[in-house]
Amino acid sequence: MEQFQIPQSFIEEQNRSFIQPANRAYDVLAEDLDRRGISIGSITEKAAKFEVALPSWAVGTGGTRFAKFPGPGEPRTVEEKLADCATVHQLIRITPRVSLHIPWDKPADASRLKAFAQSLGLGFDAMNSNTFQDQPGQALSYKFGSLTHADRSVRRKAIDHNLECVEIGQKLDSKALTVWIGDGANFPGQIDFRRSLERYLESLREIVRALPDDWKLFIEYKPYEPALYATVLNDWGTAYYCASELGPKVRCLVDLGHHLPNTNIELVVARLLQCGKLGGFHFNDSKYGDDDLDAGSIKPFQLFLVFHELVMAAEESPDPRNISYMIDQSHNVTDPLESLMVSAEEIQRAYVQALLVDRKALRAHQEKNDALMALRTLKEAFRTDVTPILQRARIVRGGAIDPLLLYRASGYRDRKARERPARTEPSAGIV
Ligand code: AFD
Ligand code: MN
Ligand code: MN
Repeated sequence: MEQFQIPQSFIEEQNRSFIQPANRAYDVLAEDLDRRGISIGSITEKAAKFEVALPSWAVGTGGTRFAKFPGPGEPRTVEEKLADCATVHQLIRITPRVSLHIPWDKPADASRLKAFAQSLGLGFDAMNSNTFQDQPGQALSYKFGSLTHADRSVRRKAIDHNLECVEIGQKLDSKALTVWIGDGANFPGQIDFRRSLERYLESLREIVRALPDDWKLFIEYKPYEPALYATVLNDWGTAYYCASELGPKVRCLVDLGHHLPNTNIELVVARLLQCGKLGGFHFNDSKYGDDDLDAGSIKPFQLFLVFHELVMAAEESPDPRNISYMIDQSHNVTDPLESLMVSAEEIQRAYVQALLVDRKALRAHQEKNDALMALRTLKEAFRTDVTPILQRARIVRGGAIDPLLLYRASGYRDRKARERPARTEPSAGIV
């Protein structure tokens, strides 16, 4: 059956009903920013260049450990996932790359998949390995760990799987591998803390050796879950230590949901930047733990403060080894494509707001120990409604002025529901 795509003419037609108020709002904001000594044109240009990668595993409905409630028209193959990602990118225009998860997305023919992605205007971001789950018929189990397992043959299997991810990624023109492991313990005494970290390093060393010269390896820490007592790669300090031991190709990945409640994540970001070991982000939001909620939905000020650190560091010393921005979310109660569009926009919004911070004034307030004026300087940027800039950045690239409303008006989901009949068996569990 022919695969429905939103016609570009539909976007143009829909935009017509939004263009006048969008232009007016842009002009008003331009005047306001001009008074603050900021050129809206250069901010809009930066906004239009901003990019964040989509996770292939987030275009289908996620779930909790109780159940999953899939919606109509869920993608069933990696090609269908790419088609959904292309739709998100078509409307939002800042998500040109997809991060694949192997073996979930293992292509039968990698070069064909690459060509297919290209035909949709997409490329590939970091590859993700999966050693936190056994595959059907798997003889050696990851139940008690993978890269840090006490049994050498299980470690071997997990290493080989990561090498395979790199091999597939090379054919797809990916330039990075992200490694997240669930290894750890549920009971005191279950694992030897120091030995398991040693084994982690030993396994990673072998993967790093096989990494192509122009590749990076991101190590993703997380304090708990699925291991509920102790996790091997539990925090940024441990990740920093490992990344230093493993050499220049290895960097730390900050997933915003992978911290204990109330952790000062912007401070973690500043520390990793200062140590030269910040590799990338998994954006999402959370209230309690690794909730994988939509970026900016719970703590938009925190997201802004993270970008303030990133923008500030980039201004002080432009680092050619750029940082990878990726989304990692689980959409349980929303249409995943809607959540991805809104989240990408919220991430871009935080970035643009951070660009507006009067950093000279901030520094002066810091030097005079004027805490309230320093906060006010940040708040002035954070409170600025930059929506007209985001809209203009999309307009110039042929995207939608209002992606969410346009997506709903397009009938995309209904068309996919007809094209992709649901699987009959109920599926439980997270993503
Ligand atoms: C799990 C982990 C982690 C990882 C993702 C994809 O918590 O966030 O990035 O799976 O592997 O949610
Ligand atoms: Mn993650
Ligand atoms: Mn997670």
